[in-house]
Amino acid sequence: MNGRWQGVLALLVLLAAPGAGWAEPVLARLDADGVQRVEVVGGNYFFRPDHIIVRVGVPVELIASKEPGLTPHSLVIWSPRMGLDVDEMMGREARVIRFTPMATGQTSFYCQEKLAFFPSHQERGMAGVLEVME
Ligand SMILES: [Cu+2]
Repeated sequence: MNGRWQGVLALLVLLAAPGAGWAEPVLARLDADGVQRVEVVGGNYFFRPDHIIVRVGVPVELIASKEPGLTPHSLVIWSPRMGLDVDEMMGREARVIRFTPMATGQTSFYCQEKLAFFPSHQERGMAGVLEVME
C-alpha cells in the first residue's frame, strides 16, 4: 500500500471513530465566585470536550459525568510541574473534580481503565489536552 492510500485509510479510521477530536477547544467559563468551570463527558472511548483551556492560578471545577453504559471510565490528570494529581472514577451522576493549575503549558488527561489484555481506553483515544494559559 502506498503512502497516499495509507493517508486516506487513516482519515477514514479517524472519521469513523466516535468522538474524534474535531471540536474546538473549550475555554472554561469564569464564574462570579472566582471558580472556572467546565462540563466534561466521558464515553466509549472519548472525552467531550477533548481540549480544555483554563487560566493558571485560578481554581478549576470539572463537572465530570459519563454516558450510559456498563464500561467504567476514569479521569486522570497527572502533572507534578502544574501541581495536578487527579484520579477519579466517572459516574452517571456528575461529580465535581477540583484543582488549581500552578503553571502554564499543556498536559494530557486520560482514562486509565483497561480490560484484561485489551488496549487501554487511553490507547483507544480516550484522552484529551488540558491547556493552562496565563
Ligand atoms: Cu474509559
